[in-house]
Amino acid sequence: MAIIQLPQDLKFGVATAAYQIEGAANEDGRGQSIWDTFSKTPGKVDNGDNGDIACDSYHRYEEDVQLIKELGTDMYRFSVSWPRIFPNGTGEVNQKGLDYYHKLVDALIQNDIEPMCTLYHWDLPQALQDKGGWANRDTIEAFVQYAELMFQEFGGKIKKWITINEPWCVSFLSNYIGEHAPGHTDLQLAVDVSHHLLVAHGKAVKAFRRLGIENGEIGIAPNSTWKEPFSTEQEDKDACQREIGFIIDWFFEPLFKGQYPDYLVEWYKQKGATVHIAEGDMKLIQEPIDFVGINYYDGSVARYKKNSGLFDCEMIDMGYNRTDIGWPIYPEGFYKMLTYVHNKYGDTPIYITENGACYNDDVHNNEVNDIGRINYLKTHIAALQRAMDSGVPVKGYICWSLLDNFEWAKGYTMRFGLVHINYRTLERTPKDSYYWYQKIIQNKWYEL
Ligand code: JSK
Repeated sequence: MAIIQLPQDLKFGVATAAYQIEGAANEDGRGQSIWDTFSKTPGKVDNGDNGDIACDSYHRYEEDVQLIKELGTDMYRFSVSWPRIFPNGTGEVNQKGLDYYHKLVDALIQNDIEPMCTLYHWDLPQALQDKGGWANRDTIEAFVQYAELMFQEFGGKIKKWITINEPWCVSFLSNYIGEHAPGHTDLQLAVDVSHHLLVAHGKAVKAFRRLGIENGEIGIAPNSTWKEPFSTEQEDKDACQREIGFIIDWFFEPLFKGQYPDYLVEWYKQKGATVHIAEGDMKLIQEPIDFVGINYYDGSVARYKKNSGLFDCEMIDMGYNRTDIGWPIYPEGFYKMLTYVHNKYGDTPIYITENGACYNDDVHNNEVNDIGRINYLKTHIAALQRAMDSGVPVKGYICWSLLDNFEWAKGYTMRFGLVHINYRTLERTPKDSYYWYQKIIQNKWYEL
């Protein structure tokens, strides 16, 4: 029996995102986002689900803040719905949108929960998409205006800010693979979007510095993964490095070294896509940040697969268990990814901005026995401890998610919450994992 002892000053949190929990899609002047459009396009989201009601957190935020309070986390990571603030993407500000986030943030602060605010968690105003979305450089300016307004309005209350959540998903998953909104399948579009997201991030950071938010900290939250070569064959090693490169280095290298990885620029070029870099872009992207958020869910053993197009790294089933969404459970990859990032990109403080598991356990006698999720958290936090003992500067760990919610293309069929949602009654039921997390936050140790 191993005991995991966690640092006393490690911060704990739980996360959500606006479109996934708020509902109230047509209330108080909210504009439409690309996820309203996408989820109402037949065939795009499982079961035809959409975020019109979701967890109704827009009306039930007080109850949700009490759930966080009871859980005992230091932080709550939430996101702001851009189209609640700017219904048309730019121009007129919707005061009722600002009012909602003031009420939420005030409730958090009154309960001693530190707010961590994500500005862009995928719900682009549809009005901006109509003009090309993130592929249009004007969207960079629109984002910076939105960010500045939020910094000015909330800078006194919110100290921790994240510009963009999972830029790989926003660019490649949404514009090349086509699985998320806006659902395009064009590599050049995806590459352009990835670059514009990074420039928008850098410009927002610059604005943040100019406004001089007291004790404010700002970062970004890229995806991560880990691919362990199946064999020592060079082509397996190269394929794994390339896959890690697509997800991690394509974003980290510009952020921390001011350039895109050469071998990936070349790779995309071979597939017909070039990066369009305007003068000054790389300097903006490199604007120093206070922390980097990292989201980690899964990884695997993998190998080269011939003639398989852009992504030529195939996962090998080694018989490891998977979560209910089908993602392989690979805590070792969490450790490897963290040491990789630390060795390559230096000592910028890290927050694990998302880690968690999908298990679709239901309520029985007012209880949800989600032992799979508890085991996932146990093994991943143990891997995190191993990374911290290896010198990786992790300041906090934020679990995805507080609530079961709208899991994008999977709709409501996939549950990541520490708290169960009955989507008919909207009743909240804390799961066994909620009580487990509550205990380790309090004790700072647990038995594996
Ligand atoms: C969960 C990643 C933000 C928060 C959570 C989905 C995701 C994903 C989902 C990749 C993906 C689908 C992989 C297909 C095959 C090609 C949310 N995180 N979440 N994080 N990531 N491989 N190529 N590299 O709900 O809102 O598709 O890729």
